[in-house]
Amino acid sequence: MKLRRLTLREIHLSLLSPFETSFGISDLRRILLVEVDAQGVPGWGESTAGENPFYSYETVETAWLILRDYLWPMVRGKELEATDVWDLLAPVRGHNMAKAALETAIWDAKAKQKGAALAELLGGTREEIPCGVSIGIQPTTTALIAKVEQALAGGYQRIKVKIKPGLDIQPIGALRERFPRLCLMVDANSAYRLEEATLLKQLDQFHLMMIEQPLGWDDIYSHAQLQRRLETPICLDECIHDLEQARAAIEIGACRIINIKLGRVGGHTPARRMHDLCQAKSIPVWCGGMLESGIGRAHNIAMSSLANFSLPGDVSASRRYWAEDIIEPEVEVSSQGTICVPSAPGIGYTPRLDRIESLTKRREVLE
Ligand code: OSB
Ligand code: MG
Repeated sequence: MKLRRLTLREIHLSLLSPFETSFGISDLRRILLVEVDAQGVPGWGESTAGENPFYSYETVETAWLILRDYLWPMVRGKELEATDVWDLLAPVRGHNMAKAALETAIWDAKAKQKGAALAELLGGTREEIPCGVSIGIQPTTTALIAKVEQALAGGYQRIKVKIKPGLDIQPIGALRERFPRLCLMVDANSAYRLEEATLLKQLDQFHLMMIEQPLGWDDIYSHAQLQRRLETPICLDECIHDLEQARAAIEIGACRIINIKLGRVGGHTPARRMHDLCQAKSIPVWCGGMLESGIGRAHNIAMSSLANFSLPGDVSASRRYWAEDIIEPEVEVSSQGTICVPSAPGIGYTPRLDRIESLTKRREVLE
């Protein structure tokens, strides 16, 4: 396969409601879309880089620059397979969200060229994937309970709630009291310090499925110290950028579960390697979300079809985020809280070119 053209687009999409985490509020999403032309076959990818460098150091601006000036020249015009791309991009250190946007687009093109579903090409075995929701920090406990009720009415299998200092024990306690049997977990996005272990230990009483990324975004060691003091499993998100960190975290006992995000790890090839490593070490994984548009969401669904994605992920229906998505059909969740893995070639959803065009604020075509 040879790549002839790369089109970078920045689209703006308004979330139906603002999403608050311990590091900030997201409202209007700026999303970088990547389209490759592989000898006439199009492939689509999405960068999960944020508007600001608060979840990770990458932003839409850095991803655009790295894609245009470094990553594209490394693959342009070369005879390559989708499985080669991750290693070709290795000279660039980090910038995994930029890499993933390009790498996943090439996987989509490859699958389309073969007339195969991307999930199948990746080796996925699930026909449907279990879904959870991620609920942002709410102004009141009443509002939080209403959000949970709404998600449960939609069939979702587990609820994740964002926490931060001052909005943790009380709202989660109230939620547990209201829903004694709910599959519940929390995500702190690195808002705590090891010195607050006694406070975090209080979460043990709520029998959570896991606590996601309580401590420093790059601090695996402190998570190992915390995990020894907690009964609740720790799940790492921000800390795990590559296979070596996953191996270290597992071996020193820093987590019992890993959240895999395509953007954070750099694309389908590294995600699959991490999935395989975790499977060999009996560490279950699930697919995280980054408030993606339909294109990133479709890639998440394909990846989630791999066998060790055994826990419900943060991949949920388009209509939880957007008044109108940019793909057809939109991503829908069944009343059992599952998404059917599409069998059409590539990502299995069609980008709506007219809609993408009208949302585009910036475009650059690289030949
Ligand atoms: O930590 O998983 C996270 C959103 C933006 C940045 C980080 C995270 C999240 C979410 C939302 O939890 C998941 C989603 O619904 O897409
Ligand atoms: Mg997280």
